[in-house]
Amino acid sequence: MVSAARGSKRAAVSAPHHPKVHPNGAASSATFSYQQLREKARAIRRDILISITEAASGHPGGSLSETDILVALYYGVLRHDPQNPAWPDRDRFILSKGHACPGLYTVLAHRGYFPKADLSTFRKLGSHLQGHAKIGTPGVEMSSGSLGQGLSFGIGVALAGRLDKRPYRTYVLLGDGECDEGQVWEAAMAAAHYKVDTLTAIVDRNGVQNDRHTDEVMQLEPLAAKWRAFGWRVLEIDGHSFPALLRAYHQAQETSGQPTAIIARTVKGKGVSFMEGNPAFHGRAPTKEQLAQAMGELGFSGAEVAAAMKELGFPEAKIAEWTGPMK
Ligand SMILES: Cc1ncc(C[n+]2csc(CCOP(=O)(O)OP(=O)(O)O)c2C)c(N)n1
Repeated sequence: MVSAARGSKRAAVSAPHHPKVHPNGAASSATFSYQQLREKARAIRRDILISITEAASGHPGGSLSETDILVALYYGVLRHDPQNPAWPDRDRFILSKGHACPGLYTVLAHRGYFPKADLSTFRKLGSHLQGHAKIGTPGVEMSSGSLGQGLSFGIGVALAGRLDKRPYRTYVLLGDGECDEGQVWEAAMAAAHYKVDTLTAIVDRNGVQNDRHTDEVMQLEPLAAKWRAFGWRVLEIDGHSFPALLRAYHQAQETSGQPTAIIARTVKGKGVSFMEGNPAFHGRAPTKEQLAQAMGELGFSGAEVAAAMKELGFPEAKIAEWTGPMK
């Protein structure tokens, strides 16, 4: 016997609203070429690092590993309106690993949810861009930072959409270290039980958590088999490949009767040699000298960084001080 909440109501709601090709997904991925998405991601990595350097604290590693996951979503998949962040039918994105908010803030600013200049206020008193994501910042759906809670919250959001007959989908980004939390697995069990097929979990499988590699702290493998055993459709992909990311998101949209987990294999600190796979840069800001090296490795000249810093609202003196030594 299938209850109304789990069965026919959901099917009646989801079928007409989730056509084979997601309306905005198709339009957006046609609008932005893979090359344009790569360029966007490069600029977003630059601005993440500038804002963390200015704050002299923050989480660069997990922000750089999630960048492509977020760029693919915000530029190629989500039905959203940055001018109207409270639009009731918007797709929801929930950053469960709330410490990696510099990645989210920078994507939101580039997408037009708030001025890019706000990024230079990251972690400062009075700024709406605090060290962990919080409700009140346009585009932020959940206050997060205490790991393990976002998937449960996402189920609630998705079930509310089912009850309200809203067409939106819900995406939750989890860290792999975060998957050590028992609440993640309670939520995984509940989402499959309630057949929440409008819910997609993405695991940023970068292999590093706070100060050590994930599998030293807690053996997660076989991670895909675990999600499958909990009743999820599982897609394992390269989390830095835009074709793979967009394909996986679209496959999730076409899945009915079960939620989808995308295990995105990524590199913590992606794009910056001394941060890649390095637990030391989980929660430490680069120095000005390290920023200069990182900008070079991302392919930015001093003049390009200066232009970006100007857009981010930095005063001329600081721009000159920081970019002077850059090539
Ligand atoms: C409940 C809880 N316990 C501990 C922490 C401290 N903490 C912050 S980040 C982190 C590691 C997270 O690792 P992961 O989920 O893999 O994130 P990523 O590597 O993607 O940054 C920990 C343990 C926390 N924020 N919440």
